[in-house]
Formats: sequence, C-alpha cells, structure tokens
Amino acid sequence: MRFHAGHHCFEFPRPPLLMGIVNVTPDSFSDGGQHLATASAIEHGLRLVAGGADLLDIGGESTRPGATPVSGADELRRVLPVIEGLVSRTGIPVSIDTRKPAVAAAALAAGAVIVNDIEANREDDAMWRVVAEHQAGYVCMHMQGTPQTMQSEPRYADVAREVREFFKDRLVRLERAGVRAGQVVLDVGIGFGKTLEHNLELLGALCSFQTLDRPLLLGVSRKSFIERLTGAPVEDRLAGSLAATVLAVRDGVQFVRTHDVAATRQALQVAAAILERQSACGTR
Ligand code: HH2
Repeated sequence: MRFHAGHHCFEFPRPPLLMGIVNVTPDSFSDGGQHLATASAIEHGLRLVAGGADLLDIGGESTRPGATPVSGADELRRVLPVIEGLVSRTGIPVSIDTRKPAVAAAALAAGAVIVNDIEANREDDAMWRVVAEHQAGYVCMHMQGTPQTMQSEPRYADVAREVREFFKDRLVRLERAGVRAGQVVLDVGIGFGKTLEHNLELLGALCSFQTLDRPLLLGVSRKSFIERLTGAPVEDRLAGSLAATVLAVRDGVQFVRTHDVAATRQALQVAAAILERQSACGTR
C-alpha cells in the first residue's frame, strides 16, 4: 500500500509516521496562544522535527467543541508564513489543517503537500477539487456535525460500522472529484461528534478499518476522553495519550498526530521492539 502526497510517497508496511502538531491559534484546547507568533510557531515546528516528527500539521483555526470560527483571511495570515518557514527549513511533508478550500489552495501553493480535512463530511466537492488539482495527500476525517454542534448529542446505532460506511462513501466521492485512493489517509476522528463510549468503541475497533486498504491516522493527543477516564487535566495527559497510541499502532494505525513527538517516538520504539519478539514466538 502506498500514500502519495505531492512529490512525497510513503510505502507501507513501515514504522509509524509521526505528525507533529503546530497550532498557530490563540484558543486551541491544549496549546492555544503558545505559538501564535510566526517565529515561535516555526521554532516549535523545528523542535518537533528535531524530536523525530516525520510530518508537520499546521493549523490556524481551533476545532475544539464550540470554538469561534475564524475568517479565511485571518487563518491564512496565521498559517502561510509558518508553512513557508517550515517548508524552506525542513525537507519533511507539511500538512494544512483547515476546513476551507481557499485556505487549502493557498497553503498547497506555499509548499504544503497534504490537506488535513476535519470536515470531510461536507456535501460539496470544492475541497476535493483543490486536492486533486495539486495532487496533494488528503486526510479524510470522520466527524458528526460541525465543531459548533458536534458534542451536543452525538448518536450512532453502531459507531464503527457507520464510520466505515462513511469512509467507503467518501472514497467513491473523492475518486469522482479526481482524488485517487492512493492520496487518501483515513481518520476516525476521536472526539469529533463522539461520546466517551463512541471514542472507546472506535479505538477498540481500529483493526476493522484495515479492510478499507488505506492508511489510518489517529489523533488522541491530550484529548478529553483521557480526562473522562482518569481525571487528568489537559497539561497532564501524555501518559494516557501514549497508552492509546501504542495500542492503536499495534492495531494498524500508520500515522499518529501528536503534540508530544519525542515521547511518542520513544513509546513506539519500545513497543515495537517488544511486539516484534511476541510475533516471533507466536503469542500474538
Ligand atoms: N484533532 C484536532 C485537530 N485536527 N485532525 C485530524 N485529522 N485528526 C484529529 O484527531 C484532529 C485533527 C484537535 O486537536 P488540536 O489541533 O490540538 O486542537 P484544536 O483543534 O483546538 O486546535
């Protein structure tokens, strides 16, 4: 299986890829306001690369539940200089985390090669045509509702089955818009229109998404389901994030979106060394 994003190509199976998060926002749920200045955001991105990031995801609008939407102009003012700075200083693929086709197009023109789309549940194909035109990679994330409405009353009869059906439908629509399956990564969207129980069911069912034959991306980093389970405040959720990540990678996740790249890399290296031996002695 391959994933194409601009001139980058990743071949699987391979060790998991770490996508470091650079939030150029005043209000992100875990690091809002920390990297709002361009220089500070670029420095942060470079630190993530030094810590072992394989990709960087740049976002200029918080998607936490109930966050205030940002105009396209403001979003571009935040992200473009950071994308340009990080593309020119690192050789690694940069992704733009946006819901707006115009922001995606400008980011891709500035050197980003992946669109991370939390609003892949949209009806129109404007975003997909931008992705097709730039031959970009595309993260197709599942969300029920919008960031403004998603946590009001999420409902599913069978969350894993419904998310799988959503992905099948999107792969068809993407193909119709000119985006080939090889450009697509799937993400179940932990915390996006899901209760604690929905999140846990999805995390427990990750294996079942392998039948779709596309790489899986997962974002659990510092998320509130960890607080619901353990009481840990946002600044103290690394251990819970790592536990979920290690199990998810064991179950086939290939891309891990994380605020804590170095710690995640260390946890995955140790887990991989042990899992390799377990399969060798037939215990799994
Ligand atoms: N989670 C967040 C944002 N973007 N994209 C994908 N593909 N998957 C995710 O799970 C995901 C995402 C939320 O995290 P963060 O960016 O740290 O917070 P905020 O949206 O408040 O900026």
